Formats: sequence, C-alpha cells, structure tokens
Amino acid sequence: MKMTLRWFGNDFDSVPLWKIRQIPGVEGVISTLYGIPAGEVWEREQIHALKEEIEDAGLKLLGIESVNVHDSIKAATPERDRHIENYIKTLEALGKEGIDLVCYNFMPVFDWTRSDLAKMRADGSTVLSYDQDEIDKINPDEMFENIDKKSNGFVLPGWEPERMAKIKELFALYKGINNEKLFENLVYFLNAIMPTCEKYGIKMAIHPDDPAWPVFGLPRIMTCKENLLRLVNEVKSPCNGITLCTGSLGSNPENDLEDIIKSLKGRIHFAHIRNLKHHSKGKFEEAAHLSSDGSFDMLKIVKAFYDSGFDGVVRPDHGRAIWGEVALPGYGLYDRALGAVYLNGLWEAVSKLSGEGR
Ligand SMILES: [Mn+2]
Repeated sequence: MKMTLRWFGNDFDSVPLWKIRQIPGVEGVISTLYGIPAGEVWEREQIHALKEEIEDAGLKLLGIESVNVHDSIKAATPERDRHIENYIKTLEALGKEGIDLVCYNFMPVFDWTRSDLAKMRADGSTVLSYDQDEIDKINPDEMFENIDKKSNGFVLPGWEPERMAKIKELFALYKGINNEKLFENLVYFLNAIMPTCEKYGIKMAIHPDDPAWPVFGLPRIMTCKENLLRLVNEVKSPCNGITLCTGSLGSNPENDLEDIIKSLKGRIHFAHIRNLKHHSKGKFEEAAHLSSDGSFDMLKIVKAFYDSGFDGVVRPDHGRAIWGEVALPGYGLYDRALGAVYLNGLWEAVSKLSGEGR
C-alpha cells in the first residue's frame, strides 16, 4: 500500500509539499493540472514540470486526480469524439511521463455535493455535511452560491466558477439521459481509451458518485456494488478499474463496504479511505477517520483491502477543519495527516497480525 495525500498544486493549495513530506509514511501525492478545463489537452511539458516539482520536494507523483471528463462525452453530444481524442492525447502525455494511475468521475454537471461545508461540531471543529431535506429546498444555482460562499476563497474541485456559469446549459444537455444511457456513454468512452491505457499501463479508476444517489434529478450510476461490478465486467481490460471511496459509497448505509471491496478484488486501483457519521436516511456528516467518531468500522475496511490483496495507492479523504487551519474545505493538512497516520497504523496492525507483514 502506498500512502499519499491529494495536492492541488502551489497556485491552489494551502498546504506546501514540504509539510506533506513530514507526515510519517506518506510517500507521495495525487495531483492534477488544476487550471486546465475539462476537454483540453495536457501538454507533456506541463506534466513533467509538476512531476519535477513534487520530486524536488522528496515525494512522488503517484497518480492524477482527476483528468476530468468533458460533459459532451457524458452526454454523447456530437463533439464527444473530438473530446475523447483530446483525452487520449492527455493519457499519452501522462503515459510518457510514467504516470500509471488516473482517477476520474462520470457524474453529470456536478461533482460531489454537500449542503454544508462547515458544519460546527461539539468540539469546535467543522466538517462537510449533507442533508437531503436542505438540498430538496434549493435549486442548483443556489447550491453553487452556497458552495462558493463557504469555500474560504478557494476553488473547489468540481465546482469551478466557469463551469457553474453555464449551469442551465449543462442541465439542458442531460435532458433525456437516464441511468442506462449514461452507463452506455461511459462504456463507449472506456472502450475508446483502453488501447492507449494498455499501451502505457495506465490504470483508470472511476470515482463513485457522491452522494450515492441521484441529486437534482440528474442520472447517477456509480452508486452500488451491482453497477460497479457491471462496469468492470463490461469493459474487461484490467486497466478499467475503480477508485474505492468509502465515504462516497458509504453515504448510502445499504452499501456493504467490506463486501464491495472484496467483490472488486483486483479491480480497485485507488482507495480513498474515510469515515462518515450517519444521522438518518439522506443525512450525514464527514467524521474524523477514527472508527469511533463515525459509523464505519475502519479496521474492518482496511482488513478487507488487505485480504483482497490490494497493494495500490491510498489516500485519506476529506478531513475536518481543526486547530484554526484555513484551507480548502475538506483539504486542510492537519486532519488529513491524522487520517494518514491512523490508516497506516491500521494497515501495520492488519499486516503484522496476518503474519505476512506485507
Ligand atoms: Mn473520494
């Protein structure tokens, strides 16, 4: 297992690389060229510069999160093939730079959705939270305004202002697209890029939808075991795999995380491991990583990864805002560092107790 932290680059992240390097057990970062809009080609020189900057800080660039998929591909508009060609060019540039892991998602219009980015907890920390009743009361424009106002001045991944300016157009694009059609479009995209992924050994890792159910009437497909399995079976190349995000899949308490991890043995290319606290159906907040702070048994989750032979890249996911840190909501240094160390501790325990010490 390779422990990493997500890093958005010097221009966007409040956390410098040298601080990440001082977290015990963190080998590298997962990063992206954050300023490039979905659909544009990434130049090899830009990727090389990012890699060099990270390596100069004594870390490795262990994957990209994300290379975003253009809406024309998700909605199968006439421009999709041109955008797929661009995506392939980006993959080639990444492959030539030795990058072998790409996380992406296939959620229409919005990336992840939360109703509050700074819910106050009893101990004074704040967390991201979700309440379906709140979401039902607002329209997508208000949603964007809420998110934008509370983002501490940072640009949040998936909520870039230039995208949100076109929100009505984006909604119109998905008229008539149901879950089945969206799934077909995903398979079309994957079949088109797989030869390039195979050539360069790039593992594609789709991120589950967050939360794991339809929001604002838009279709959502990466929500449960059945659909994840359907995807890996439909596009059989080993380069087609999953980002197993426990927080996203676990937003629906009916998803049995251990069972999903075991069922996807060999096809999980990347893991986001975090905890959630469920309040009632459709209502949760993001807890600290520690099991007792939330609703998940983190030891059992880590053991399920270990037992299924997982040996890939891991990162803690959203953290609480603690100790007065001002950062991108969910992406401060302190709580994610605690998360990384805790997950490393669980992994060490599981691995040594198994007698293998892997
Ligand atoms: Mn995640």
